[in-house]
Amino acid sequence: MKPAIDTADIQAQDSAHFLHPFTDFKDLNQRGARVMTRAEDIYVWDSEGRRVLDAMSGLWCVNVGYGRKEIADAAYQQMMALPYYNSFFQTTNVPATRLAAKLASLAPDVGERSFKHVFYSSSGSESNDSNVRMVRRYWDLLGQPQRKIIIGRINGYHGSTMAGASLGGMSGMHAQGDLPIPNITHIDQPYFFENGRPGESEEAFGLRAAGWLEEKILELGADKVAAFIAEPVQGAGGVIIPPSTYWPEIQRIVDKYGILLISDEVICAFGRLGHWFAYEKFGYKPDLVTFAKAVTSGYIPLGGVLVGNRVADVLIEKGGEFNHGYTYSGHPVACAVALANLDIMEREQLPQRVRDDIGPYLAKRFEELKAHPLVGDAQTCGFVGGMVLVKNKQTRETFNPDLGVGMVCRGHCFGNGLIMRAVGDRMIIAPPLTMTHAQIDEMMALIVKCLDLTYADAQSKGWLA
Ligand code: PXG
Repeated sequence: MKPAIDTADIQAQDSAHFLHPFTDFKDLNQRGARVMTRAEDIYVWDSEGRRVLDAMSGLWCVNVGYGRKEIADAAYQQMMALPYYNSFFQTTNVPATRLAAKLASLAPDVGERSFKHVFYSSSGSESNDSNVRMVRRYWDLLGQPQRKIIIGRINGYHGSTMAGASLGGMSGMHAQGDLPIPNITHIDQPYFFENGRPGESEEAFGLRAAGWLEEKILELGADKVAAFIAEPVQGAGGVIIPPSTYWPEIQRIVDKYGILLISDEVICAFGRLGHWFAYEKFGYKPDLVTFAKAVTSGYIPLGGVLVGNRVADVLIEKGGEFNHGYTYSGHPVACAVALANLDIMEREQLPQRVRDDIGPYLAKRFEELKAHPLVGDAQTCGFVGGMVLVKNKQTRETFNPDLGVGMVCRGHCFGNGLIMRAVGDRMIIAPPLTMTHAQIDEMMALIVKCLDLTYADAQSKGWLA
């Protein structure tokens, strides 16, 4: 049944009034935006009544799937009881307090480092701004104000505010914003397919890539470096999964120089990699953990930072006001929604499900993609997956980026009822953690169909020659 929505009318208003994020406005105005109107389980419907399998969980966030009534009920009840009150001026509210305690209980202890405290924001970007403020405050309180530099990674993503975009290593974002802001610098990413040397093992590459951090620290002077920030698995950069040797070596280096470690888990936490928090999967010990997105499964904006006791103890014991916070820090409705969402994840054991059941099944099905003539490499980690489209499988030769092969593939996905993202010529997925095996099969059949169509296009256009 076609919903009673006038698509052309919405598109005209959209073009006239709505400037979309990360969008070429002129181009979108010429095409008209696709209008999404409802969603259920793992599917989204547009205003023309077309059903799409959402293999991106919205934007890496709808981990419990769409249409969860108990989350909506939690929001309704909280809105009727206390829709808003601030957390400034020595005031708190029940959901924000309960959620902080809940997150502390879910975050695994890592030796002497444990997570007992939460600082709230409304997004991943804001949370990383808070990280910059907190890291600098920490070193100031310890009498080392010269420790200002934060090291991020090229092709890392940490948000779109001035600090978030600076911590990230997206050259296009830096170019438009006169970024990075001072005292933020970058090392290269652990992307074996692109940066590995011929004959080098993945393990050896992982050590070499982590070594870039030590080189950078020595170049800058260790006493000037405040922190290193990284995603456990790079998401927006194209699902870049580091070699097994990478994180242990990073840990060794940050420990050696006493540098704070920030694990940006905006994508990777809350079951995405088969654990509540991804540092547990890779076995490292961060001091600060950024979260957002799936803490509410995207039903309402909420973000924050888990503050480990190394930092929290200093901030608390040294005293003095921390001059930073947001109107919506600890928003009662957002926190009530998060509690209802985490209840679902716990009851349905979604992290375990990813680790023991659907994660391994997705990995097995993804392995089959390696036989496709267009796929140079395909990997999963928990419930994210990425593959690279190549011109020549044998030589690993990639396509000329100007051809936009990834966008061609994305176009076929859209046309065939599948949402899969293209990052350059990497095709990536991050589906809801509720998927059944049958739904994984349904998704894989669509992926193969769209790869076949893209391959046929590449053949007919002579791009494979
Ligand atoms: N850190 C990480 C690791 C992220 O993935 C942010 C911070 C910023 O979060 P907010 O809530 O401020 O957007 C993100 C967000 C993409 C895409 O194209 C990814 C994100 C956002 C927008 C687009 O894959 N991740």
